[in-house]
Amino acid sequence: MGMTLAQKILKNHLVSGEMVAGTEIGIKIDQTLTQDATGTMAYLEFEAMGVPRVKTERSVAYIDHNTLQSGFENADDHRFIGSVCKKHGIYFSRPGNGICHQVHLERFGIPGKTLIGSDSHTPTGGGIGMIAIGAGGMDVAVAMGGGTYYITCPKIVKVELTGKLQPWVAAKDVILEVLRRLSVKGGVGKIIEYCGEGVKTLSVPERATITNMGAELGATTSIFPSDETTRQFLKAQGREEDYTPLSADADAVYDEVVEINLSELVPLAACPHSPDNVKSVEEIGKLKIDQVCIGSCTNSSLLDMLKVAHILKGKTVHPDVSLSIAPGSKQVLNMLAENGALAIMIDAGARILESACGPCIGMGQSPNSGGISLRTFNRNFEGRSGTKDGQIYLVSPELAAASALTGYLTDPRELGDMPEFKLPEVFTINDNMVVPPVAEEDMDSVEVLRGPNIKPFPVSGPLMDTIEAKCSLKVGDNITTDHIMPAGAKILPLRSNIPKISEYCFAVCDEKFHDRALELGKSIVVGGSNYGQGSSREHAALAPLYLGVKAVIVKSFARIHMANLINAGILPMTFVNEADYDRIDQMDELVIENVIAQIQAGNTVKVTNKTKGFDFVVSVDLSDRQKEMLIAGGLLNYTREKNQ
Ligand code: MIC
Ligand code: SF4
Repeated sequence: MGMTLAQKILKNHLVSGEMVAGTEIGIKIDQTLTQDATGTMAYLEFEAMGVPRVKTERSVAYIDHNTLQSGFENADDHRFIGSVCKKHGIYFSRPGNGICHQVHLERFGIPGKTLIGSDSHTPTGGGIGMIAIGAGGMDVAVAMGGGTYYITCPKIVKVELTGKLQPWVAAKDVILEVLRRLSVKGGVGKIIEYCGEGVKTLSVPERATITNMGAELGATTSIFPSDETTRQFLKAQGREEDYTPLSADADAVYDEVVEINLSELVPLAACPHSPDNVKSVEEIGKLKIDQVCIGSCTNSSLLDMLKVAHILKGKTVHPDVSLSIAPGSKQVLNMLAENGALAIMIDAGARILESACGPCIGMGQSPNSGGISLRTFNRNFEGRSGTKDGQIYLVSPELAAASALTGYLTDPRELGDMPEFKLPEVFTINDNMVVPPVAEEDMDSVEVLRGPNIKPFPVSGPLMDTIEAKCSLKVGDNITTDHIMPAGAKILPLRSNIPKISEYCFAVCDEKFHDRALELGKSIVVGGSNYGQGSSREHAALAPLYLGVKAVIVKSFARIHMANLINAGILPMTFVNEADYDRIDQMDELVIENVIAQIQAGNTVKVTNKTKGFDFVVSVDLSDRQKEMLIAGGLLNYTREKNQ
């Protein structure tokens, strides 16, 4: 039986388990990436493991999230990360060099390799034929130390692309269409593999837009074949030697098939407050807008920026609209400056931001109260922009630029003829903002620089045999990590200080949660389905851990967050009978007796609601390795025990 491309790469890297969907497999990781908002923790964890030099083929640390530096905290983190990298064998992409996923695609991604990154949009690398997966910082630390990375062997969904995009319809519209059909839960436990005749009509940056936002499907990752287009991209990046042709076997068998005729797609937008709330521009109608933000790891490539410049040329941004543009990397910004596109943008009135995440993670450019903002980003969760009642629509750069000129949501097809936008034959290459590590024999000469905001991370104790705790919080469906541990300009600088950042834990849902949890000492959180969707931030597990959360009982989990809970030593449990969710209220007293024996004996656990006087059953559907890890009190304790 033939194999899919994802299966081939996974099989090549298989260290443990068998390629059976739904069972746990361990894979060897060739490359890792971190960014600064998750990086400090990841490197503190790496240090705690005591491995002197990374064992991967390439590990890169990017500084792109916390670049506002409104206090000393960010700069201290950057210095810490830079010095750890120098010592332990990691390449350090300095602030200003660009967004991790964009730069990694340009300069480091290699078809057929495995990459894990402490950022949920790591699947961007799937645009170049990698198996690229978002993970918690601790998993990345383990992989840097040469450890195996474990995932549930995913089902493979084939997205068969036919036809060709119409002028002004974009790669963003392809992924919005996939989201419209599959929803933010539709990809859980799956890899989305793009195939078919339509693939060759898409450039590598367009493919990367699609795989990037596959994260919003909850998918393990997404992948495109590596073909002639990939070769040309790598050649233009001066890396043709990294090219290998890769594709699925003709007789590969897929678990699901989705067919998309690119010729039939129209400009789309994800409406507030979910990436799968997708409507056509026509359906939404003539919406007056206040703000347009172009950039983020989804849509900040040179090609995107050239299209935007073309649309803005000789025009002026509408007087009621603020337009900001953040090119994705130093390479992109440099080339825009060289070819005059940057001058066109400035001339039209765009506010040029540095090559970083910026507004995408609420670092500036929060819209006005109730403001309507069109963004080329990938997430529009409530409050993420920094304005609680901001109305964020996710759109393509073409649609964003056209609308910035008219002041209302505008179908870019109204722009008329579209010229052919081509990637350059040669990109401007200058890796002078990537600092290589020192040679291994010199590592002792490098001092690791720590700032006062960098506090040790909390470590769980071994699993308690009886958990008797109150439900400190009950939340609904689709709770994102932006609810659990919000980001933004005020909170993001605290990423290296768990005691401090935990003051904001769940603040979006309930401002009193922090104090209540601390007062209770230990507690249990109850939630609905797709709990923990969104980012990879392990702070969404570490802050609850610090606040005494022992278990989380929900209808279903998002993949990365569930792994982060296990790594932190917090029990993730799901209702066997979802109706039991309705029978629990906040502050109910829940008791789980003989937890260790119960999880060792099987995959279900009995919980007693002492307040309401009934028992219910929850599922703890974990591998033996995960159970051992929970019993030991999380990944670090488990690794230490194993190494003894
Ligand atoms: C995001 O887009 O939510 C982030 C900020 O990039 C996160 C990582 C983080 O919280 O630091 C992600 O996607 O994993
Ligand atoms: Fe940065 Fe936004 Fe991409 Fe996250 S989604 S990595 S915040 S640009």
